[in-house]
Amino acid sequence: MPIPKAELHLHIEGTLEPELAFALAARNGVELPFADTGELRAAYAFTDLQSFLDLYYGLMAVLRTEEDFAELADAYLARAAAQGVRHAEIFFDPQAHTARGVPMGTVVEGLGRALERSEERHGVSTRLIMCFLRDEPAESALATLREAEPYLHRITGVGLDSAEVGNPPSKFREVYEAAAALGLRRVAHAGEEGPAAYVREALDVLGVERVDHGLRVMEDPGLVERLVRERVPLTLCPLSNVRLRAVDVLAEHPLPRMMAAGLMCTVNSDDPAYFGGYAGDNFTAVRRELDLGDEQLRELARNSFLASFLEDDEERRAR
Ligand code: ES4
Ligand code: ZN
Repeated sequence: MPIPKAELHLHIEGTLEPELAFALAARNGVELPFADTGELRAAYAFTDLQSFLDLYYGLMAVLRTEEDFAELADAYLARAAAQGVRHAEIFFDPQAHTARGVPMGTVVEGLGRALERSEERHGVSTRLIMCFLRDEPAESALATLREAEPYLHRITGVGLDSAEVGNPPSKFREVYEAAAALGLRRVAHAGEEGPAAYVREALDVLGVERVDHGLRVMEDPGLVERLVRERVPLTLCPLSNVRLRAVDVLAEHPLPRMMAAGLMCTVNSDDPAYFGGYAGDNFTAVRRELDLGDEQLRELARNSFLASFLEDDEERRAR
């Protein structure tokens, strides 16, 4: 039995497996620039974040209808459940869909349809986090937040993703202020390829409660001390870091040093269809390559629930 865990860093578009991509392409009459799933998989040899993002956004062309989004999310939830995931906080990238003519409502209602059946079908509770694309203008993010207002009953929080370097958190100050005013929880990718200073900005300027990745915080001992003191959770994604060349090999991943420093670490899958594994696969890989013991794996699993928005939300609703 896999250890029960929560998945806190998961892009739903990154769960699009080649087989489903081709099935949806056929259904929707979309032509893919790959002959078959083998050829597509062969393209998953990334050199950095951008080389992945190019393929990731391209393949989204197959997602068109509410049913497509529901099928994508349901397939993910089934796989996650099989790997011990009991709770999933799921990112989606609305701008990647609205920009190609798929309405916000199609995306949110499609995902929502799968999520509302998830506890019953898969034993997985869920939350939805809407991410802004940081390589698009802040005005586009603000417009996206306004477009999402009719659907906020389905959305727990906002995040920030896509190409990090050159797009610092401060670019989105106003958007995050507006999101906070709407009662949304706040997270952001920071310190994946970008510097530790972006993690500081995400905390100070955007008011994030959790940092997605935070891989590079170890370069700033003062920041580490603060993150430990304030118990700010980090959602690390070890297999993603290897595939996107943020670390050379898994055996050199800083996770054990980060845990030893007292940071509140969690282990997640990011874009599992592209990076070679779901949440359980990431746990298995760090256990093997980083020599983590049972107590450390239990700590990671415990952290995943403590760092989730699950209990706070339920407490708030009860009040
Ligand atoms: C992402 Cl690994 C990663 N980093 C930043 N943005 C993303 N969107 C999807 N996966
Ligand atoms: Zn991510």
